[in-house]
Amino acid sequence: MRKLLVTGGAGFIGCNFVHHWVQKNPGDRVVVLDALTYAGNAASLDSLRAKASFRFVHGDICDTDLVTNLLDGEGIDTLVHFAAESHVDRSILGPDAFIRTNIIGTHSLLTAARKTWLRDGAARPHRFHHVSTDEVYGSLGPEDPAFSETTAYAPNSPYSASKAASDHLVRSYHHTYGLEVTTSNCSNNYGPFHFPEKLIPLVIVNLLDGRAVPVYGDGKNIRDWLHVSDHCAAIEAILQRGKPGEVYNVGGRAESTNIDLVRMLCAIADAEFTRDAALRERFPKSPAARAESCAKLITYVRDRPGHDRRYAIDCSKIQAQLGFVAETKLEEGLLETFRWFVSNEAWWRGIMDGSYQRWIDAQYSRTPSSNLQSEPNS
Ligand code: NAD
Ligand code: TDX
Repeated sequence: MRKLLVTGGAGFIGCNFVHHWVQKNPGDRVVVLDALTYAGNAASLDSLRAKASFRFVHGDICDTDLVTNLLDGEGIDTLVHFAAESHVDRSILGPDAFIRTNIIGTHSLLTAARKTWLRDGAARPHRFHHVSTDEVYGSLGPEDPAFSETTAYAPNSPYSASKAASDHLVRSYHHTYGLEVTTSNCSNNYGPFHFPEKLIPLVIVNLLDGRAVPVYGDGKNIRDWLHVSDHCAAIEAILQRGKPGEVYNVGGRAESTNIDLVRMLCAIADAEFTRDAALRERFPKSPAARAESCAKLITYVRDRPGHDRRYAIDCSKIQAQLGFVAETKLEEGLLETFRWFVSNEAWWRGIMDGSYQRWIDAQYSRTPSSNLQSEPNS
């Protein structure tokens, strides 16, 4: 039986992981530590509240004493670290929070882990798993090979630079102190509980409410999409069979340009509204409610500064060594995700509060209206 501390377990990937783990390992103790920033939502864990083996702690990973007390008091043997500032656009407008949480916060966890698990030189069985991103590797050209675990780091945004720094700290605690760490560098996730500041959930809620769907630049930037359930399964494989000190890249082998992805979501919305009269009643502002194509909402806007052109993950190591392969096909995963948002309207309406609206206004009003257009600049 394991005793897990999951940081950031009220966020998008963290809460999916907690649900996944509890379902697969019902006898394990799971403690979630989350600061409930704008992206953290305790409601995502509501269905677990009644379980005696589950505990939610509202707190900050930068609070080393709190983390040390949890590791000690709960007898934690496995720390899975998701907590982060995670949105690239927010890191461009306000990098300070990214330095604090992603770098200082990760170091705080490492300090607590070292203090607890390596005390007196007598190592208790333990594992520190660090969840990181493909963005640390920088940007690929159209013909470049995908990122492997040996690709040199070249982060381009304050977000990816802060994640790169955290990766290096985790690595150093293994090499210097013998802390048993693993790291996964994952491509873009999507699925249930995705905060609607990121592309896919933002597009879905805007399609439903008939708002403009903002596509940065020429829409030809490429991301490698992975359903969050596959990411959770990959982390499980690493915790169970991964080797301390190793890094594993995780990807979906599902590259898409942003504009193709957005068009796929528009086509899904069109088909779902055609099929289901209840949707036409519930979301009357969507063009699809009037039998018009949602593609009319696509609006090209000013590009993200320093926008990485292409990410792609070579996931052959985790496949060969741990037997992990992503199972969800992109088209199926997008349809399932669209349906999840339709069925969980209360969840996303609940988090699109004042602070969310202020973010949307700040981010998208920076785009001069003359830059809003139906075709990209050539
Ligand atoms: P998210 O923003 O949805 O969730 C982050 C969570 O961390 C939130 O619940 C937030 O409240 C919490 N948090 C933030 N600061 C905290 C602090 N100081 N103390 C405690 N909790 C804090 O992010 P996500 O998309 O779920 O990403 C989770 C992790 O996965 C991050 O480390 C991110 O870098 C990494 N990652 C994300 C993706 C992706 O596509 N979303 C891809 C690869 C890697
Ligand atoms: O309104 C938008 N319009 C748009 O064209 C938004 C929000 C995004 N985009 C573009 C930018 C990217 O090319 O879509 C692509 C995806 O954007 P995001 O959803 O913001 O994700 P990305 O910047 O690629 O980063 C994500 O994947 C890697 C996560 O947010 C990170 O946490 C993770 O590390």
